[in-house]
Amino acid sequence: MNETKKTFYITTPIYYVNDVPHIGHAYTTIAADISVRYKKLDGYQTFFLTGTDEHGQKVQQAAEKNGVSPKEHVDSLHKRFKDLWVRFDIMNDDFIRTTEDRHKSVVTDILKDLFERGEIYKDTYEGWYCMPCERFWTEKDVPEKLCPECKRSVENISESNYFFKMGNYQDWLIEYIQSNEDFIKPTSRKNEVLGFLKKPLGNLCISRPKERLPWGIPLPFDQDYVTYVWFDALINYISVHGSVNQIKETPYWPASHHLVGKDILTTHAVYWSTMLKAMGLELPKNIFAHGWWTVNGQKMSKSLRNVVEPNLLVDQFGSDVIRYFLMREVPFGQDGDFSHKALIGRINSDLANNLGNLLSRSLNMIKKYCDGKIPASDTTDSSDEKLIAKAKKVVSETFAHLDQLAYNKALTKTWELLDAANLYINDSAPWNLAKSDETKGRLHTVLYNSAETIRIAAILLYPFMPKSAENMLRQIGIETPILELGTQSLQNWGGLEAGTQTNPGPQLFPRIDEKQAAKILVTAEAGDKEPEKKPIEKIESEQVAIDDFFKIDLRIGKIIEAEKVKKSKKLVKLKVDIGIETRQVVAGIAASYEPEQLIGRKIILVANLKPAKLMGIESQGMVLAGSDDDKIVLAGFDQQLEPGTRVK
Ligand code: ME8
Repeated sequence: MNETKKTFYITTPIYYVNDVPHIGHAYTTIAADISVRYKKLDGYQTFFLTGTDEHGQKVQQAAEKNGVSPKEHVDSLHKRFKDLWVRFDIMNDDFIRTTEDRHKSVVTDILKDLFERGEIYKDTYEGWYCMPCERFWTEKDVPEKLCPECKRSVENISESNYFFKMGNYQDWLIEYIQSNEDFIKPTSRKNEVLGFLKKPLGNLCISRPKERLPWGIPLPFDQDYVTYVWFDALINYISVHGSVNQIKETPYWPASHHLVGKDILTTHAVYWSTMLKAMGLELPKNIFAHGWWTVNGQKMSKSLRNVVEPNLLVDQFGSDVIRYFLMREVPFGQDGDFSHKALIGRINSDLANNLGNLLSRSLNMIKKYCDGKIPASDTTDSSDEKLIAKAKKVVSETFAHLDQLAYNKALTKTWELLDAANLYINDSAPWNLAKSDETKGRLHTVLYNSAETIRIAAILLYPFMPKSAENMLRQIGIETPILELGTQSLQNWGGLEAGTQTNPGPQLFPRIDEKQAAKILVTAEAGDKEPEKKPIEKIESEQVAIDDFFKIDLRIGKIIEAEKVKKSKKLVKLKVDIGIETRQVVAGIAASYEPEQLIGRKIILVANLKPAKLMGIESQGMVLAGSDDDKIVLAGFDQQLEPGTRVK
């Protein structure tokens, strides 16, 4: 994928805001981050975009379930993605949300333009519709009346809607894909898209009636409809740069890569390409479809309770280690399996034994034999030349692999260099060279070359493990930030200056011993298992007469403020609007809810309970919630009701 101009624009999919971020999401975002760091290192002007997809039926339903408005729901949930990217040291330039005005206005302008130019028309559609996926299917797609995507029942509906004339572009698209070798990668995925395009390509329904689904961008030419969520979402890649005219001016279009999971390749390769063509814009240079992660051989799913929580992995192993593992374990483009066992294996063999060992033993010997200063290289023999030639080759091959997004091959190359350096030290045996004054020259050369290899390896590893790479350089005495050094610092052997004071630190990647490993595996497995069914409590409480029950005044309240009660793990202090007044309520729900999640949420409040003090704070009511030993779940409604409404 040759870049002619020195600009680079990479995107991830915008993630559904409802989902809890998992390693699948982290995978795409880390891959994009690696590419962008590599391009920055190589002097490119870069732009890296990620964000959240915030419209559509699922968002609306989830908000209703939580008793909040869709806007409140997305405003609170999108932060989980934003926060995770900070934890993974992601250097995105922007984070787009499809509910932002800057995005909605571009979508609106595009729809208007396409409608005025006859690319969008109204028609009545009769056919099969999957409500959860918000997708129409033809009779042939649903022989058993089940959605081919989610396997849930489809409904037969007849509805007037707006359509984009996607089918008109079928022949053009086939020709484009065939003549642009790098457009869809990997090649196997390109062939799948071409296979899909062998069937006649229909037109794309781009609207949903507002009465059925109000949570979307209104069509500018018919206010009874909102925009289909995919037509809205795909436009994020350009709306971040402004209007269609502005995108023509930016140095970032066409994008260098859209990274997507294999499940959303068709929407990108077919819907997005034809939309761009109709808009008169160039297509992205490349759409790369990566594979899917399973966990211990099983599909990740909430019901199997095996969704790998990336925050926990970062807490336990650090972000660099997880970045490394995800990229090293599986070729980008293929499916992969996550297990803690494989992760521990990689930490011990690749990071502790190989990389960590090269660093610590080189620094130890420089300290012991050269007062901690990088020695000057003396005479050069064939073993040195072999190492130097290996380093040169590894640098150019690593760059070639990174250009192809072959992240795991790039890492394999760096490890070839680390292996070569470890072998070189073993064969040269500096500990023997140190025994005699006559071999001091050789000793210095070997130690210089080892440290220089560390310098090169650290810069090559920077895109993958930015913190560890900077740390490695600091330990060998280089303080300049790696991005300032750039790829030009890898052009010649000898960049490390003799006389530099080294600065050895603690072990970069400590080994995980058997005892620790066993503990990690037991905890991880417990997390993956189905919870045991607990016996349900018998109803033994005294019966109450209806009149007594009606003495309890239950009201709908809306949480307007929430903060944790200091020194308490269980309590949250809430301000609750109950229509007629605001109450201060202390609720024992902190174990299951973060204060930010609570704001805007509707709850049921026992409004005539005698005020009581909890940890010195007055509580004017009680919030209703269900609870077992593991979690507390707030009671709510499946439709909106105003604060103050009585619950009977
Ligand atoms: O599809 N392994 O969002 P999304 C690897 N909003 N990748 C996985 C994965 C797994 N187990 N599970 C999901 C959407 N992904 C749309 C995108 S773009 C204009 C709109 C990947 O949150 C999945 O393949 O469902 C996809 O690329 C990405 O996560 C976002 O999925």
